[in-house]
Amino acid sequence: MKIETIVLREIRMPLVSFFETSFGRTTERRILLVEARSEGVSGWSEVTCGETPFYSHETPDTAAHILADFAAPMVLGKPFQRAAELRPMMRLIRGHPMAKAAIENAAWDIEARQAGKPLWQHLGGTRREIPCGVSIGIKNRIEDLIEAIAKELAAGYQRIKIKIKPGWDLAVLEAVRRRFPEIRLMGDANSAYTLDDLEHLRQFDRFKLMMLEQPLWHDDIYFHARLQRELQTAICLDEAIHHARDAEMAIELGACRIINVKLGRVGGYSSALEIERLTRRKGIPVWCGGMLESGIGRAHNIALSTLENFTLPGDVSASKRYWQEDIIEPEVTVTPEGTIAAPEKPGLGYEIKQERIRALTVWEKTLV
Ligand code: OSB
Ligand code: MG
Repeated sequence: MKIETIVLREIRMPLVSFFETSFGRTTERRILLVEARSEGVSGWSEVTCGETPFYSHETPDTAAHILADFAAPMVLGKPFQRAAELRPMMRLIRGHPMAKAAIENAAWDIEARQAGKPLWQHLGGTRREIPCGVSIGIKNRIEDLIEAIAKELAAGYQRIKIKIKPGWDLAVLEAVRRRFPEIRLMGDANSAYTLDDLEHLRQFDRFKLMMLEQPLWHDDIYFHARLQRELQTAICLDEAIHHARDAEMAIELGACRIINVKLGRVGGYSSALEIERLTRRKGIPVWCGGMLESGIGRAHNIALSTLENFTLPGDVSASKRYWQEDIIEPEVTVTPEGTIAAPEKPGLGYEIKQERIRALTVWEKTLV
């Protein structure tokens, strides 16, 4: 197979409600879509970076630059057998995993479409239905958060994650636990604490959280191991894990008991598959994280979540929590049991709403 053309499109999509983390508030997404074409078949993906370099260094503009000027020239017109070979073809590019992932993931979509199989089956997924959780951002008031949690529980979601930061943590968790004593609950700090907060973080143990996600520095593994030794609550790493070696180091050091796998952050499917195999072997459960994706990124997250070791509910939830109207059809919906059914159709398994994408596009660039 060869990729003959890559089309980059930036779309703008307002979120139905703002999403706030310890590093800031998002109200409108800028999403870079990648369409890769091979022998009349299009594969689709999205670059999962944020608008700002606050979660990771990548932004839509850095990704467009890396894709157009470096990654696309490394793969366009070059023959390969399997989509997984694209990762080594782009290895000279240091960092920029989300940009590279978009190319590799689009190729996996092409490959699955050519095989006439749903992508999740092509990846070796075993789960026909994936367990779903929600990630709920920081709100203006605790009452707003309680109301949001009640709504998501009523919709069936199997676990609730709340975003925390200094000043939006103990009192909030106290209030949430008072109202919902038994739910599966976790907190995500997005690196808002340091080891100086040890005594403070110790107090989280009384809330019986499923896990505490990335409490310390985004680029740290070692000091998370020190923290994990001091806490009863399981630590889950997100920002710090970029590939299987990071996962292996984190496990060997005891820096976490759970790992959040994001397709973009780890550089695409071949890396995510490696992490899945490694963690399965080591007995460390994983789940699929979210990056406020459009339906295209969401469909990829669903496919990834069907792999065996994705045993915990992920941040993969219904389209309508994010968008007035999604760019895929049907939209992603969640069952009353809090699951998403893996699609039956080939490739991503959803129709791409090309007209809708056209209407949302702010610029488009064709690379050959
Ligand atoms: O840390 O998991 C995170 C969104 C943007 C950046 C980082 C994170 C998140 C989420 C949202 O938690 C997950 C989602 O609903 O897509
Ligand atoms: Mg996170």
